Amino acid sequence: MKLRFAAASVLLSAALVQPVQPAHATVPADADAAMSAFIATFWDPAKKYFYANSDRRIHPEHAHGPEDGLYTDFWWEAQLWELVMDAYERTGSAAHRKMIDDVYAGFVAYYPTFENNFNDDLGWWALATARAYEITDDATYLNRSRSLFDRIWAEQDSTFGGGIWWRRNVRDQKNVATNAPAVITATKLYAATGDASYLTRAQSLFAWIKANLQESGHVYDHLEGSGSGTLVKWDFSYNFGTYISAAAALHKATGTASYLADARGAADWATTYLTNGGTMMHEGVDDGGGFKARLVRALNTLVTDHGQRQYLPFLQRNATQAWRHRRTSDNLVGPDWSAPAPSTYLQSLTAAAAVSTLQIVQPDGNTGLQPEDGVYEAENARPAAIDSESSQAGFSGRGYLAGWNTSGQTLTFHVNVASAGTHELRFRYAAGAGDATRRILVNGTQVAADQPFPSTSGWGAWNTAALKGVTLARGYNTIRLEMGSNFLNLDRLDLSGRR
Ligand code: 7K2
Repeated sequence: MKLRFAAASVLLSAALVQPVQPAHATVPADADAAMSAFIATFWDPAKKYFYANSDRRIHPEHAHGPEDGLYTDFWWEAQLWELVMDAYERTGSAAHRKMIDDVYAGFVAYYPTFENNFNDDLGWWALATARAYEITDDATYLNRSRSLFDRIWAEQDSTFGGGIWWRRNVRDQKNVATNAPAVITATKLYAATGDASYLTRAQSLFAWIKANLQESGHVYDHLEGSGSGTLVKWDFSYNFGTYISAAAALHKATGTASYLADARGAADWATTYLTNGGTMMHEGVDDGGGFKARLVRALNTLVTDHGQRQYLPFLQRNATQAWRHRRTSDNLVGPDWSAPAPSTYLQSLTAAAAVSTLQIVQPDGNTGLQPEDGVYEAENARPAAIDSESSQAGFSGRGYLAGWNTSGQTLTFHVNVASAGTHELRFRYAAGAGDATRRILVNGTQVAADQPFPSTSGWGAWNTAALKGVTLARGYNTIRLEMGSNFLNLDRLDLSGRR
């Protein structure tokens, strides 16, 4: 089985002797600064709409919104609307409250009938309007949510045993992105109306997702094809986030303990395997740039409403890591929370993910460096043209990089270390085709022309190749591997412990 992780692309070891240090995150002023910066860059008060890009220009490679893509597209705007709600729930400010109504008015001006061929896109607005109703008590939002939910629910049938189709015009897949948000919306509509049919539908839909798109906390992407369907096992943080939020919502609505177990199972999977050094992994730009916000919101709900405080340090470390890597020119955070934001234009959805995180996660006052845990899974780092696999047993994380044998293929790790000085780079690998080498560069400077990766007894046999005495800067560094000789499968880079 070759498992290609969609290319749009492990946690701290317990302190045994020393007292546990407090978790690190930002201060409240950072949440204000992040939201102000976002509004200053992206908000157009005249159109009551968010620009798609920080430079307020149209970029044809992603131009799906109003005015030829000058403005943010349909489903992104729903996410940005939820960011405004995140800010309002934190500040209670009149300006943020007004902005809730403004974003909706601006959207309806461009999309008066919410015409769209994607049920997930409609579903994000059904969810956001249900939340807006909870916050504002304005029946306009409740009515809109109900009518959008009805439209989506009509696209549910027995193919693959149940579930709502992703698209309205072409019935080709049933995905988590359509179905899990519909569960959350239905539980909100149940709470708002008392109509028990919403709860029944939420429960049956969740049961179908759990049985068909999830295994032991691992949430997949979608079912497609014929018969009972082919499961497409892409790993995206938003699928985990919406599944967790759906389970948590049902736990709150029913008090049934198994829903909380479902939520925790997916939360544990995502916080263990979709990370790099403990920071949530890079998932690309465009749609992927915004996925993390859904996971953060879900985990935070577990902390605040379900007594699951074990996820708070993870959230706080991620908030700090993201914010530390903002760029000073406009205080925006980029798509990779482990790395400084690039100086190029940033997309609204990507930039919003960190801003939401700062609005939501309880600050603990840390403004300093956020070192990572030192374990970097290759499949979660930044490969160029190298695929992931999970077919050979014995790997760590969720797989390893494979099929690496040509010069265009490179791998870059973005790492954040506690102190400057020499470190030992330990690579866990398999070299089943014989001795291999790779060139290694740290912060752009070559540290090994031909780092040896001696032959292992097969592709299922893993070994460690170490490079000692490599100088790293305090905080952020890049560690890059380029093609040398022969095939190499790479499992992870370990920087923890010895130097
Ligand atoms: O295949 C679907 C979905 O299951 C998958 O997760 C994403 C990966 O690609 C398409 S849908 C792309 C976006 C369209 N509009 C709403 C969003 O939920 C969705 O990510 O990118």
